[in-house]
Amino acid sequence: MRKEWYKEGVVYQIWPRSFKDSNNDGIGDIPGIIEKIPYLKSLGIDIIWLSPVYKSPMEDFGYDISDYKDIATEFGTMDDIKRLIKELHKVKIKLIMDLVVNHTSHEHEWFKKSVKREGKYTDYYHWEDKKVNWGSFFEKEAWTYNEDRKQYYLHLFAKGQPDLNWDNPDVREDVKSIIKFWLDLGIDGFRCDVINLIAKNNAHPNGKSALFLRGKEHYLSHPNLHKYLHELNRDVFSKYDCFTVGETVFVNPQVANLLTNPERKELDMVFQFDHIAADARVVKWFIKKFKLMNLKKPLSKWQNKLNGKGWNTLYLENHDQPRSINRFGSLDYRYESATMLATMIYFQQGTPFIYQGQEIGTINAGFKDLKTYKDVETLNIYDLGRKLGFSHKRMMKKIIYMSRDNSRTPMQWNGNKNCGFTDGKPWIDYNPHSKEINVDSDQKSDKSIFKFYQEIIKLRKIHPVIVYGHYNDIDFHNKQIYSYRRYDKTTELIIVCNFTDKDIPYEERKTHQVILHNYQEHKEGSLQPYEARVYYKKLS
Ligand code: ISL
Ligand code: CA
Repeated sequence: MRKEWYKEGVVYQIWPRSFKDSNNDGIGDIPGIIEKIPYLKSLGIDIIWLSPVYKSPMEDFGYDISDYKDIATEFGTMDDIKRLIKELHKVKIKLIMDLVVNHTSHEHEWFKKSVKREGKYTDYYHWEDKKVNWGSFFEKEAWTYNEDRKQYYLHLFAKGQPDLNWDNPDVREDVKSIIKFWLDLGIDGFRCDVINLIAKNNAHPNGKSALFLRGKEHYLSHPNLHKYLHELNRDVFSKYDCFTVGETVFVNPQVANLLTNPERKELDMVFQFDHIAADARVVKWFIKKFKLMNLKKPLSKWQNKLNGKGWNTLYLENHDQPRSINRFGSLDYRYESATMLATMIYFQQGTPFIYQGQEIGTINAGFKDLKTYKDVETLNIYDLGRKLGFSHKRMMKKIIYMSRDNSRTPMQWNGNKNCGFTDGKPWIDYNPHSKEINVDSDQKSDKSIFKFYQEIIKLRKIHPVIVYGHYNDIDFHNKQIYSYRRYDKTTELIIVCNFTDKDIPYEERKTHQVILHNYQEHKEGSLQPYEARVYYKKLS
């Protein structure tokens, strides 16, 4: 396994709108992030992934970009971002930014020119005279009529997010110029948004019938994807000491290995989605009861299939996902389940990603009133569900559990009325649990989740086996305990996690030393509710 800094580092994701507001307009911003660098440093993280801060009409909160080479006024200025890079590098934290190039905003100059069929921009997007039947992630239909151009355009996400035509070499040159622009400013890489959707079958044939995303066979990990990524890598990425993580939807380990095999020079790692579907049926809105095996099976599969070839990302949360304690843990055992889940995921092979607030065990906001929600996906799915005949109550139940706004509320810095986030009116309501769950109270508590995360990060630096070691399941079919072994030539670790709220019989491993534990006391012969232990043994 080749050694790389981005394999050894720990990434912390910042969703800037809700991290820290420096000027009291109610919106988090870049100067706010700079204020919190000491906090990030004390956690021990090495890399920050910053969600989009570029110019945008914010229909999808920055994932709809209207100028890739400028910063949204509400987030700050180009000088602010340069200062952020400088201040982070001073304390040896790297910065990766979001690269959203499957689509632009409909307010981007390219789209405006494409609508008017201006010169080279005419074919910058996907246009058709007839409506194609593809489905969209955020709307019922992915092709929408444009009155000015008198044609339909493709948007796999919201209407304001038209898809770029990657078969057009001019588009690819423009994307390279964006990447170069930011790498030249000193950033250390990119998280590449829905990158396995960029290549399409440009004949745009109708899709075969499907419940969700009709037509996906014409753009999901299309063969040209590899060609385009290789080209970006050859012409830009390879010229810098940077790393790339691709967000790849509905991806399997075979494609992931193609994308991340170092010999092929495409990406360095990908986000897959199998394990976070443990409480859903294909589509996240068809929620089902969580069962440990549905988490264990995909995680184990990805560990085994990528070992020695590609490279995994390790994550349970991000700005698109509800909080993991609500999904896979227990609100009654918040400390225990938060620390157990962190142990379970971050001791696997791959690069850890922590999402803001996860390190203090934040739980879902769970707003009861539809009016409180701001997310375009949530609001659209409500309308769609109602049109399909689902009751208001049924839709709210789904939204309260799955909405992306669950994890997009202001970071809870303290238990005051404004959470230490702003002195103004926040752009979205505070998480109703902010009084009990916040950085201040967590750090003062003897059961501090933050401190446990610090411990994990420290151990990762001491024991290379955590980064590069092999993975083996232990007692795979056990439905209550997730246990696995990590090993290399010199060291063995055994990770044991109780996923229930009961005592489960467990035989102590007397031959090993416990190096991490989320309970003060061992209970002889059993694992306590949501207990997690990491055992260590020197092999030679
Ligand atoms: O958010 C999802 C589930 O709630 C996913 O379907 C998500 O839309 C998909 O993973 C793509 O996500 C990325 O691209 C979107 C953007 O809205 C997400 O925030 C981003 O992470 C469009 O750019
Ligand atoms: Ca602000």
